[in-house]
Amino acid sequence: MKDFRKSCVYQIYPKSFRDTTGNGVGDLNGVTEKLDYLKKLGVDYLWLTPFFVSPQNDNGYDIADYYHIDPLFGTMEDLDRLIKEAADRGMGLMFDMVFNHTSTQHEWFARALKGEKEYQDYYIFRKGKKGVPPTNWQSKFGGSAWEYVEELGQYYLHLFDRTQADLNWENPNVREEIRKVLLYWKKKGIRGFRFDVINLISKPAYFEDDDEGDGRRFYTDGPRVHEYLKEMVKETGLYEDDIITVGEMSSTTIHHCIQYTNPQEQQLKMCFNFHHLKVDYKNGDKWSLMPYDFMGLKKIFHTWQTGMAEGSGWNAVFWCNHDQPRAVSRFGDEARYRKQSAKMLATAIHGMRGTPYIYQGEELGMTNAGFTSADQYRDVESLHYFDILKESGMEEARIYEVLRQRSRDNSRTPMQWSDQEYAGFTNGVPWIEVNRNYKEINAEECLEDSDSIFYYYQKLVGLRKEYDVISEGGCEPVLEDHEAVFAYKRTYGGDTLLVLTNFTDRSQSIAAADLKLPDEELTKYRTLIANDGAERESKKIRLSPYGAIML
Ligand code: TEU
Repeated sequence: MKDFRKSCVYQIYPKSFRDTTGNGVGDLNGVTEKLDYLKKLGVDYLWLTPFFVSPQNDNGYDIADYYHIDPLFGTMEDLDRLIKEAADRGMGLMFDMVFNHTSTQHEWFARALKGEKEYQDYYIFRKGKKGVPPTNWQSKFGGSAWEYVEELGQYYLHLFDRTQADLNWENPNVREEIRKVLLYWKKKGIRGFRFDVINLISKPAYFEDDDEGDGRRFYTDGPRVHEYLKEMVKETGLYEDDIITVGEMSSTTIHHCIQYTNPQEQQLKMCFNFHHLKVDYKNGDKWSLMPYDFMGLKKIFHTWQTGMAEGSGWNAVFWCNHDQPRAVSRFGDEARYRKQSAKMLATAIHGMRGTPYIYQGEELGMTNAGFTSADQYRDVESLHYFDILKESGMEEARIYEVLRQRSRDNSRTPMQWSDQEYAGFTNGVPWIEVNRNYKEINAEECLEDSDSIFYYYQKLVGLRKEYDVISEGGCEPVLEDHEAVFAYKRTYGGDTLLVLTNFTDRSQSIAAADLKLPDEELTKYRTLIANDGAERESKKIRLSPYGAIML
C-alpha cells in the first residue's frame, strides 16, 4: 500500500503525451507504451486529464459521458490494459473527475433542453431580468456566466465555457449520479481521483449581482461544499487508505483547505491551490503582465507550508500543470541557465511538506511554446482572450506578448521524446505544434546524460521515500528577508533538513550565521542533493546562479 505522504504524482495530458495511431492526437496506448519511462522516474500515481466522451471544446473538461472513453483516445480494452500494466509496475491511475459542470452535449442537458423538468433541475436555470442575465457574474473564460436558451426563455449558469453547464448540486439526484460514476471507476481499479474545481460546486441559495467582482465570492468554497464532499466520500468509500484524492481549489483559503484535508474531516487527502502562481498577475489580472514578485512568492509558500501543517492539512505541491505556463520559462531562465534553474525549481518544491506533482515534460525542463501567430493557439481560453483583449483596445503585438507568457497552450505542446520529426510524439501531424527546441530538449537526450534534469527528479522522488523528515517533518521559514534565496527548514525526530534555492542569476553566499547556526553545526549537515550551482565551504554555502542544495 502506498503512503500518499511519500508518493509523487505524475500528470499526463494524454492528448499531448504520445500518439500511437498517427492521427496527431495522443492516446491511452501511448501512455501504456511509456510506462517503463515513468517507472524509471519513480513516480507512484499517474494522473490522466479527462479522456471521456467529449466534444473537446475544453480538451475533455467538457464531459458528455462519464462512463465511456472518447474514441479519440482509445477503447475500454486499452484502458484495462493500461490499468493492469501500470499496476504491474507499482503505479496507480488517478482519474480527473469534472463534476462542477458537464458538456452541453451530455444527455442530461439535452433532455433539459427538450423541456424535461427533471433534467432541468440537474442544472442551474434562471429567468433573466428584463432581457438581462440573472446576475452580472463573469465566466472564467471571459464574458457573461449565463447563456440564454430561447426555447425555455431562461438562462443557464456556466462558470467556464458556455458549452460547460454548471450542475446543480442542491439536487440529490445529481449527487447520486456522481456517486455512481465514482463507484463505477473505483470498481475498475482506479486508485486516485482528482476533482476539478471542486470548491465551486456549492452555489448560494439566492443569486445576486456582485458589485465588487466577478461573482466568485458567492460560490467559491460555497455554503454547502464541505457537506457535499463528506457525503460523496462517505458514500463511495473514498477515504480508504490506499486511495488518493486531490481537490482542485480555485481562489481558496488556508482555512478551507485545512477543512478539506484534515484527516478528521474525512473529505479529501490533499488539495491544490494557486496563490503562488498569481505572483506575476498585475492587480490580480492574468492578462496584465508584470515580473513576478519574488518576496510575495516566498511569503505565500511559507504561509501555506506552516499554516497547513498547524491545522494538520495536506498540500499538493507543484509548479506546473496543463493550465500554467512552464515554470522554467516563468520563474527560472529558459536560455542560459535552463538546466540549472529547472533543477533549482524542482528542489524548492520537492523538499516541501506535501505531495509533489510533476507535469509531463517538466522533468526534461520543457519551456513555453514560443508561438508567434494566432493560428498556432488551440486553447478555448486563449482564443476568447485574443478577441477580448483586442476589443479592449490592446495592440496586436502586445496581445501576442501576453499570450506568449500566459496561454495555457504553453504547457500543452507535445511531449518531446526524441530529436526525430515531431519530437517522436506522432507519425502524423500533431494537433498542436511541437516546440521548436525539441532537438535540444527531449527525453532521449535526458536519459543518456547522467547529469540530466530527469535523473535529478528521479533522485528527488527517491529522497522523499527514504527520509521521513521530507515526508513528515514540520516546516519553518529560513532567510525570510533574503531577496534572492528561498529557503526553509524541516524537522522530524532528531533530523533537520535545510533547503536553499537561489532564484537569481547572481551568486549568493550564505553563512552559517545567516542560518542562525554555529559554524561547526553547518559542517555536520550532509548534502542530500545539489545542482551544479551549490558549493559547500566549512562556514558557508555558495550558490552560483540558480544554485540549489538540500542538506
Ligand atoms: O481549471 C480551473 C481553473 O480555475 C483554472 O486553472 C483555469 O484554467 C484558469 O482559471 C483559467 O485562467 C480546471 C481545469 O484544470 C481546466 O483545464 C479547465 O478548463 C477548467 O477547470 C474547467 O473545467
